[in-house]
Amino acid sequence: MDTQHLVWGITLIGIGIIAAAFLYVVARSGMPLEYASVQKKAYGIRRWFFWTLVLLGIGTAYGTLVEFPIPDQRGSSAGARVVDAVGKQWSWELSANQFTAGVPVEFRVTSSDVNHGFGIYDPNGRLIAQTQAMPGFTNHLVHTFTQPGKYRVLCLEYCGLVHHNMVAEFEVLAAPQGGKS
Ligand SMILES: [Cu+2]
Repeated sequence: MDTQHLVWGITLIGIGIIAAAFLYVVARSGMPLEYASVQKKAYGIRRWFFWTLVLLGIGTAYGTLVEFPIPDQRGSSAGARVVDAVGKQWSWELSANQFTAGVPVEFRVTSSDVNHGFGIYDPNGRLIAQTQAMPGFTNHLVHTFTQPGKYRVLCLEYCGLVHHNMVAEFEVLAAPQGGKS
């Protein structure tokens, strides 16, 4: 059963419970009541219902958490290939544009004018790593590419008229056979 059907099922059960409670109230509305005992019962139900909702909320929040898609930016930079990346209106300047799969690359990202967003997209167009490019500050973004191919750097923060054109390309080459280079 996929998630959508499961959620739909839960929704239907919820609707059913509310409808049943409504029908119960309607059915009982003509009968005389002994107030104190009903009140006690109602408080009991309310307490039970409250804690059920709290647990359900925690369970749902935890169960539907997806793995954070952006890897840790403070990975080890030991042995990494260092690349300077400078953003400016409206282009990226990379000090290198060819890397080797399996070798960590440390991007030292900054900006020479305004804030930019440094986002790396893999050959399938998926965002795989990102950091801020800020004037007067250098962010270190360490990433180890696994898939050879053409990658693109796009600006992730609107920085002016030609923001959409801030695109740089680099290539990741397959690791040489028989060991790291
Ligand atoms: Cu931009």
